Amino acid sequence: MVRFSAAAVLAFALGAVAKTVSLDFNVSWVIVNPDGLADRKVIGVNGEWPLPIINVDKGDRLVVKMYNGLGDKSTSIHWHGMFQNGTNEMDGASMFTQCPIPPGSSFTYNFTINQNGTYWYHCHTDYCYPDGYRQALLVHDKDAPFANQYKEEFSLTLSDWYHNMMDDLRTEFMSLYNPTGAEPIPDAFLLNDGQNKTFKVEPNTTYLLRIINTGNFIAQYFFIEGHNMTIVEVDGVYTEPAQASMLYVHIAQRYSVLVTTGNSTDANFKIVTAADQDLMDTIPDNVRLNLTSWLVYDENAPLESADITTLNSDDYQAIAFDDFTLVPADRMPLLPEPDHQVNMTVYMVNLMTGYNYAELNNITYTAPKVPTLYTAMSTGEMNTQQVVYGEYTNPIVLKHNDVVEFVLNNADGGTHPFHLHGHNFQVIQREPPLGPNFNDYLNDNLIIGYDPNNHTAFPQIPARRDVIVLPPQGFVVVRFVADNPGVWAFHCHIDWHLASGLSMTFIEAPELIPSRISIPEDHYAVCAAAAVPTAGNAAANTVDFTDLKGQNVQPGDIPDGWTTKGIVSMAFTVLSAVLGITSLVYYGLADLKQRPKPASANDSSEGEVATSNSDIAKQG
Ligand SMILES: *[C@@H]1O[C@H](CO)[C@@H](O)[C@H](O)[C@H]1NC(C)=O
Ligand SMILES: *[C@@H]1O[C@H](CO)[C@@H](O)[C@H](O)[C@H]1NC(C)=O
Ligand SMILES: *[C@@H]1O[C@H](CO)[C@@H](O)[C@H](O)[C@H]1NC(C)=O
Ligand SMILES: *[C@@H]1O[C@H](CO)[C@@H](O)[C@H](O)[C@H]1NC(C)=O
Ligand SMILES: *[C@@H]1O[C@H](CO)[C@@H](O)[C@H](O)[C@H]1NC(C)=O
Ligand SMILES: *[C@@H]1O[C@H](CO)[C@@H](O)[C@H](O)[C@H]1NC(C)=O
Ligand SMILES: *[C@@H]1O[C@H](CO)[C@@H](O)[C@H](O)[C@H]1NC(C)=O
Ligand SMILES: *[C@@H]1O[C@H](CO)[C@@H](O)[C@H](O)[C@H]1NC(C)=O
Ligand SMILES: *[C@@H]1O[C@H](CO)[C@@H](O)[C@H](O)[C@H]1NC(C)=O
Ligand SMILES: *[C@@H]1O[C@H](CO)[C@@H](O)[C@H](O)[C@H]1NC(C)=O
Ligand SMILES: *[C@@H]1O[C@H](CO)[C@@H](O)[C@H](O)[C@H]1NC(C)=O
Ligand SMILES: *[C@@H]1O[C@H](CO)[C@@H](O)[C@H](O)[C@H]1NC(C)=O
Ligand SMILES: [Cu+2]
Repeated sequence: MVRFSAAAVLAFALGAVAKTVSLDFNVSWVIVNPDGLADRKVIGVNGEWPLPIINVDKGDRLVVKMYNGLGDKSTSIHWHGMFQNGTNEMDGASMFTQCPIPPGSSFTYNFTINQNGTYWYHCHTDYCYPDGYRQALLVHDKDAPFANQYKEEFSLTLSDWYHNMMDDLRTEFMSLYNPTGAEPIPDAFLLNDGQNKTFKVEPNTTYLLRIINTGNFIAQYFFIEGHNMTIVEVDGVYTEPAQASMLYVHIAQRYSVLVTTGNSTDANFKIVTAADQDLMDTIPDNVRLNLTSWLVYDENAPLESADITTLNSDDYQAIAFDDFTLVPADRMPLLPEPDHQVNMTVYMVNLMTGYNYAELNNITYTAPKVPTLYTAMSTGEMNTQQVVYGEYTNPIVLKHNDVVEFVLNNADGGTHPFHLHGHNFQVIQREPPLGPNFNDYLNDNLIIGYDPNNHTAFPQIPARRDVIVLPPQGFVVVRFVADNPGVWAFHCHIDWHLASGLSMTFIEAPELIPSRISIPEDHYAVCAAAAVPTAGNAAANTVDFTDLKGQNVQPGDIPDGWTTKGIVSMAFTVLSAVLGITSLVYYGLADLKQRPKPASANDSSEGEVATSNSDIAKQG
């Protein structure tokens, strides 16, 4: 059972100066069956799964020595939401800030935690966290504004669950046979890595619930029958108390809520989690899309399943809390007009391989030969030049302390939970708003692009968080200050979309990186073991940093004149063809032309090629 006594935390914290929490993680495969439906291999720690929940007090140092005992798979750990201010090399994102840790290697993560709230840790190498490598990381703070308002706390991880391994699913996902980019549908859903979980409570008592979506793909609605929740924290930012009856929790998002139990003990409370069906291209009959868990205060009273067959996602969306309206408790005001503006649009496209890719503007993220941080460390004064980071990492160099405004438009019909490493951001604009009309744009070709000359007033005290839901066919505008020199990924947290390239790279104040960051020897040793170069530009050229010859490149565009419909029908031709004919059809496309016009915020005219998944669904 996941519980942690607030009294115990307080007693400890009162007498405590910052301490070091040291953990040894021997990572290996274990077999589990958390949904009762299928045994499968997962990534365990010290032979166990679920993985250990990490509890720290604010100010503590966390040292995790990880040994990769998997035998057949590289790995790493990202500490989701940790700013890693001065410790960029501990961020855990493979090929951004470190090399993938191959089997048989060890790697020590070592950093201090001076942040509030609810976090999680997960593998950040080649789509491995949905194989079970994820768990809560909870920061306890005796000075939290709500510290004295609850008796006890519970953490609740929500996740989708697949019976097959990510490597196998990914091979099917990124393939000629999936030209529309339909994501694999989960086989089940879990709460705290199991089902039918109970939380023992007392009547007339307030509890803190920390809710984290640790899944791969599916956002979830969360509510407790007959009870309201008071939101007090979002993604590590304390908020002014906000009442909610329903939360919409997308991948990697966190909420802390206070819940007060009722005054009688004649029934147990149903905690309901329900999958956002709008994300799924098909809804199999045999998948339980919603789970009931219980706040139990009479162990003899029955545990009834919630009756929610009458509600559908639209009903849920209509009453879900709009996180845009949250007010941070520190009341940090709207940042001033930006020094640096970035405009990007999400596209789903088919490239020459015939597979479906995600692009930000015209780039599908393709990992460099040298981890980007190591390029910043080893290219001297040239590290301020975007060119050294290669074209396909989609790099943007930021000046120290610039106010950055990021306009993100969505030319796709699905939601995308975008996450920025190293920061949280102010959410200053989003259309359409979370609410009754949020899903009206699904399967619609309408694009609401952000118009800087025609928008609603920015909030004076904007919500801040580190994962924001980008609405279907809509946009979000965020601001942050580039006050954390380092290399930071900005990506969609749906792991399928990371696999299809929905990612980019900020290189923040590169001139300050070599003096502020030092890369420990064991990190370099891991690169040597993985045969990944640690110096030079994105192409590992250590002589001419502007020469990117040999860099990893994304697949070419399909030629002009080939519509999406064409590529889809080509793929289906291939599907029904014998292997020999496959290559004929494929190479018949060889006539590569110039790329279509690059996309930008004020340019919604797509070439014949680039279209969204929903377009394809309609045409096909
Ligand atoms: C890791 O665990 C495996 C078995 O689970 C064991 O064989 C191995 O010696 C351990 N390695 C380390 C470095 O602890
Ligand atoms: C949870 O309860 C449901 C309904 O009784 C049942 O179908 C399911 O198998 C249970 N899950 C587990 C993991 O035992
Ligand atoms: C962690 O980092 C601190 C500060 O740099 C250092 O003093 C300490 O020795 C490190 N611990 C380990 C286990 O590497
Ligand atoms: C929850 O909040 C709504 C709106 O403020 C209110 O109408 C309702 O009575 C509340 N429900 C409970 C169980 O407190
Ligand atoms: C973090 O907590 C401290 C109190 O411990 C508070 O003063 C500060 O505003 C909080 N910051 C955020 C971002 O929530
Ligand atoms: C809950 O509190 C109310 C009012 O303070 C009290 O009348 C009631 O007996 C309490 N119920 C329980 C089960 O303690
Ligand atoms: C018990 O709770 C109910 C429903 O919230 C409320 O109507 C009633 O007044 C409460 N009773 C006491 C004694 O507090
Ligand atoms: C909840 O689950 C039941 C049983 O699987 C299903 O009939 C219903 O449609 C689900 N409701 C939602 C909103 O997912
Ligand atoms: C971003 O787009 C807006 C129009 O949507 C334009 O005014 C602005 O100049 C663009 N900024 C950059 C850096 O491209
Ligand atoms: C401004 O935006 C609103 C809402 O999106 C739209 O109805 C209106 O036509 C726009 N006005 C101009 C001048 O573009
Ligand atoms: C990083 O630390 C510096 C002070 O060393 C501070 O000014 C800056 O705001 C911090 N940035 C973040 C994102 O924590
Ligand atoms: C993307 O567009 C930019 C600006 O037009 C262009 O310089 C660049 O070559 C394009 N990149 C790719 C991969 O096509
Ligand atoms: Cu996405």
